[in-house]
Formats: sequence, structure tokens, C-alpha cells
Amino acid sequence: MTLHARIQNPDFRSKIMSAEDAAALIHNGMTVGMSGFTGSGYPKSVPTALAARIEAAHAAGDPFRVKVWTGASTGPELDGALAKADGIELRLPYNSDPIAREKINSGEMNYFDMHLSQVAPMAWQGFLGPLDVAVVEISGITAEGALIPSSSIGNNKTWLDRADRVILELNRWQSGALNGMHDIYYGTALPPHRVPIPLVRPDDRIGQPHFTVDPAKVVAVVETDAPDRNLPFAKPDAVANAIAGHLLEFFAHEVAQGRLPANLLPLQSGVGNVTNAVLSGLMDAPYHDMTAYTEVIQDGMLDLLDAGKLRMASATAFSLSPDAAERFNNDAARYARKLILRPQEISNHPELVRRLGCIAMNGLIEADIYGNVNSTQVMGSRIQNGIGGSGDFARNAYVSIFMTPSIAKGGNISAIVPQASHVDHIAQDVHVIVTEQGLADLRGLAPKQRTQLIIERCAHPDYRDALHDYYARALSGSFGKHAPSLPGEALSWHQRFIDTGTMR
Ligand code: 0RQ
Repeated sequence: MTLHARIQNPDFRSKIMSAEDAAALIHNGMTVGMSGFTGSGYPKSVPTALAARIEAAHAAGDPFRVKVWTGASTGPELDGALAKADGIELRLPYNSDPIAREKINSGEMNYFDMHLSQVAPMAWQGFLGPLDVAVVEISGITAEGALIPSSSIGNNKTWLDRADRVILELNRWQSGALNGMHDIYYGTALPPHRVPIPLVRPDDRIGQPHFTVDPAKVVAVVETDAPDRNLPFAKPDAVANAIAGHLLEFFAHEVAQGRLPANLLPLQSGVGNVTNAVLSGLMDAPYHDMTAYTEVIQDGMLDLLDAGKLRMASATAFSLSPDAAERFNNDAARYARKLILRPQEISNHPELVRRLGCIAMNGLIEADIYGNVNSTQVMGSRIQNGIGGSGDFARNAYVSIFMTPSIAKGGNISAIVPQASHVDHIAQDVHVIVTEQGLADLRGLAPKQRTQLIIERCAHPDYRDALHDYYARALSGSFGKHAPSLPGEALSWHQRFIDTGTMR
């Protein structure tokens, strides 16, 4: 489809310009709200042009940095290019770009890592400051001037409403069949005017298919024809398959106990190879008519839809491998009937996660022997990605599951430690921990009981004795006996790794 066919409203056609001209509308010190979530639906050409502009300014000795807000992670053309140009003063709410990660960890870039459901409310409440420009990827413009969203929704509704000026990137690579797949809810309000969100099933549509925008704010429409980031998934390895196996056994047990219905409950799954292995495992499991109420739609979900096992999936974005993206684009009209993309404040809304009773499955960096989970900060100080939506789901889920290989860095790090070096998810939000070693169901257990189960079921055998040894000394030497710990010694495992390169 030509660009003009995608822009059915003539007023917007008069605003078509180059990425360079559009980037020239962004100035030093501005706050820019960009689209993008897990590498999909982010603007590709304006951020790259902006990075070139910033590099030129720096070469001339002029300061040029912007604050960048998005939905979640983007791609190398956005986070990578702007971080490389030293152009980001503050980034929120999530990052997985390696260049940006290095800048944050070297102290050169500020990063506000936050719950993804809270970004739009915080912006509306005014806590984040004004938003100067929105740069939003779309897949079309209707005759009435409404915007047809792209492969992610994220915070776009909020950026379009809040920003003083709007730059649109119309990406022809995105399938025209995306039109109608989205559900944009415009009913959110600030306290004390909030009302219940009228969604009671993952399938419910409660909003409208398109964004509305004040045409007077739209200062540029830029054409792009470029794919989303779309990283390939590794084939699940033995560790991922073992984790998936334990989890599937757990589901079967819960169904047999009558604690989960025969079609399970709406699934939320974090991104990564382990969660994808779980989704693959569900292909052979005896569940039908399943649903997903989650953040991202991954390869495994397309498989489950094709096999007729998944009835539908609700999310805020795609996160597909290149093969799966091609598969989706070739058959988008059919998939679109079973998929709904929503704003991330709705896809991750605590009220809805609690009401629907989601099964939350997320990754972790380390867990301690009491069940506190660190999802974000390696050795307590180096950011890996961010909390993302894991907190939105973990606290409110019907069952909150965290999964990880039991060791990292060739066995020099134990994922199970005496004390987490940083805590994102307190033990009360962690119901189940799974590693390739086994599964610990922590529901209803006191700290002392959890400790034994986590060490025996989840820790790698190479570290079990040392963990038992620490715990025995904590039990005899601790100040209180509720959750025995030795604060002075608890983090010595991390210090040992920092000093010697191994926790052994
Ligand atoms: O580092 O790449 O340098 O080798 O951490 O680890 O094993 O590849 O695991 O990709 O599943 O990521 C928690 C980061 C796990 C992810 C986390 C090192 C390891 C490797 C990655 P290298 P793996 P995964 C939905 C919900 C928070 C956001 C979230 C995450 C790297 O799941 O970001 O859940 N979660 N969002 O070597 C030191 C340890 C380590 C360790 C692993 N104990 N100590 N390094 N690593 N364990 C999605 C969104 O919200 C968008």
C-alpha cells in the first residue's frame, strides 16, 4: 500500500516531511515521549535523525540531551542510537538496549525504572513534568483523522494527549490488517474521579480501535518502511525445558486439586527463552480454550493460537522473532481476530490482573532463601533491564511464579543466595520459584519452611551445602527466629563474586 493510501485524511498529507526535518523540531532539554514496547512499534527514522543532530551539536561544542519516555524497550535505532550519541539525559520506564545499559551503569545516564502500569497515571498526575513532543509510530490515518496504531500500544494514548507537539511515523512495513485489532480505553481518570474499569474477561473490548489526536498538534508525518527489532529466540535448551516441565507438572497438580480450572486462568508470561519454552510445553499439554492476559505476544502464543489451544490473547505489544513476524504479517487478518492490543496501563492494570486471576510467569536474576526476588540489579548495583511489568503482575496474580536457571556465568553464580542483593519482589509477592532443579510452592509457608524448600528444590547441588551451612548459623546466631539471617554475612556471596569472579 502506498503512503498516500495509508493516509486517508488530506490534512495530514500536507504535513509529510523528512525524518531530518521532523527531528529538527526537537531541541536540547526537551522531553520526548516515544512509542515502542519490547522492540515493536517504536519510531525508527526520527530517533536516528535526532541522534545525528545531537552528534553534530556535540561536535560543534553545543550541549544537546533529551529526556526519553517510552512504553518499554525499543530498538537500536532509538535507544541504541541516542545512547551512543550521549543524547539521553533521563530514560524511563524500561530499557534493554546494551549501549544504554552501559551508559546507565557507568553513571552517565539517569534511568527511572518503574512499574509499567504506573507510567501513564504518573504522567497524568504531573509527577514526571511536562511532555514537549510525542514521536509515535502508526500504521495508518483514517479519513476522519484518527490514528491506526502499530504493533504496540504502550503509552501512546497518553503521549498523544499530553504532548504539546506530535510527530507521527507512518511505517508501511506494518501490516494494514492491524486495523481493528486494538482496543484503546479512554475511560481512565485521576482520583477522586476514577471508576471501575469495565473489563471482566480477557476477550472484552472496552474502548475504540483508533487513537484520537488534536490535528493542530501534529507538526510532522514521516514515512518509514522498516521492520521491528524482532530478535530470534534460541531453541529451548535442556535447562529451559526442565523448568517448563516442572511448571507443567505444577499446573496439572493444581487442576487435579481443583485450584485451577481445566483451561487454566489467563496467562501472563515475561519475555525470554524460558517463558517461550513454557509456551512450547503447553502445546503438548491437555489444556484447551486457554487465554492470555499479558504484556507481550510471543512466538509461542502464535503456535498455541494456530493449534487451537489458545482462544485469544490480550497484550500491549508483539515481541516476535523475524520468522514469526513474517508469519503474522502474511496472515495478519486471521490472527487479528484473536488478538487485542491495549494501552499498557490496561494490559498491566492491578485491578484487572487481580480480577481475572492471572497466572504470572516471570524471570528473575536471583532469589534469596526466603523467597525475595531480584529482577533488576546484578550484584545489587548494575541494572540489567528493569522491573517492567513483573511487579504489576506478581503482586496481583492468582499465582505468581518466578523462573530461572539455578546458576549463571558458567556456575560461578548461584541464583539462590542467602540474601538478595536488591529486592524487586518481596517474599509476599512470590508464590512459586522454579529452576531446572525443581519447583518450590511457597504458598502458606513461614520463612523457616520456605528456606528449606527453596534450598532443596531450587538451588544447584553445588551450592546446597553452603546454603544449608549459612542457614544453620543464621538459625543459631540471628537476632530473631522468625526469618533467621545474619545481616553482616548475608551478602558475602556477592562480595566474593565481585572480588574473585566466583561465589564458590
Ligand atoms: O547476562 O547476557 O551477560 O550473559 O543476566 O539472563 O539467563 O538470559 O535470563 O533473559 O530470562 O532474563 C530477570 C533479566 C532474566 C529478565 C531477567 C545474567 C545472565 C545474562 C540475562 P549475559 P538470562 P533472561 C515482562 C516482565 C524483569 C522484567 C520482567 C528481566 C542476563 O527476566 O529483565 O520480568 N526481568 N518483565 O548471565 C548475575 C545472576 C544472574 C545474572 C542471570 N544471578 N547474577 N547475572 N544473570 N542471573 C516483560 C516486560 O516487562 C517488557
